Amino acid sequence: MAFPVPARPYDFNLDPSKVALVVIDMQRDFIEPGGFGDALGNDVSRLTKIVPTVAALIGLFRRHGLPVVHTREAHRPDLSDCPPAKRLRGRPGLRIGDEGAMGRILVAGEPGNQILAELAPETGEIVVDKPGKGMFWATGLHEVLSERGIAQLVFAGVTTEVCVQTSMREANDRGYECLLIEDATESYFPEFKAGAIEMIVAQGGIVGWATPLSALQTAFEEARADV
Ligand code: TIU
Repeated sequence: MAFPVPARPYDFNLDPSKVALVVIDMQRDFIEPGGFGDALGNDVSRLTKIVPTVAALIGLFRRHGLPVVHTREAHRPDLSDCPPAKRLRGRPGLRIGDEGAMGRILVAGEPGNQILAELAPETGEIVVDKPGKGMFWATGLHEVLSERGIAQLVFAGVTTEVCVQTSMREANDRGYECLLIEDATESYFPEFKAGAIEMIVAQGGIVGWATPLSALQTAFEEARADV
C-alpha cells in the first residue's frame, strides 16, 4: 500500500512495491583525503558527516526488504570509458587514472574506488559502476530497474549538485518519481547543495521531491509498512 511522505513541494506518495533506494558514489575517492575530490581541491571533511544518516537510510530500506542500489563513479583500468574531455578537465593535482594515495584515481577495483566500509553493499544489492556523473549513462541500469518494476527512486549520496542531481535528472526523464533525502546528501559547497535542492523542488517539483530522513522514517512507522 502506498503512503504519503511529507516532502517539498508536496507529499511524495511512496509505493513500497515499486520503490528503490539509490546511494550515489559514497566511495573513498570523494570522501577521504587523497582521492579525486581532494585532488580537485575540495575540503572532503564536509562529506563524512552524512555517513551515519546514509547508513540509517540504508538500514530502513533493508529492514523493510526494499531494494538498494549503490553506484560508484568508476572507469575501466585502460580508461577506454573516460573521454579525454573528462580526464583533461581543469588543473587537478591528480587526474583520473593517476596513482593517488588510495591507488589509481576513479579506477574500478582500486582501494579509493571502494564504497565506505560503513555503507558496504550487501549480497543481492545492485552495484553500478558508472563512467559518467549520471547513473544511467552507459550502465544499463534503466533496464535492470524496469525489469523489477521499479518506478520510484529515493536518492542519497554525493555530491548533491553533481552526480546526485545529474542522476535525478536522468531518472526524471526516464519516468521515475524521485525523492531526495536532504540530510543524506552533501556537497563540498553548502550553497550548491542548497541551490540544487531548491532547483529540484521548484516549479511544482520539476525534477522531484525532497525531505529529511526523519520524515521518511516517521512515514514508514505511521504506515506500519509491513512489506
Ligand atoms: N566533483 C564533484 O563534486 N563530484 C564528482 O566529481 N562526482 C560525484 O558527484 N560523484
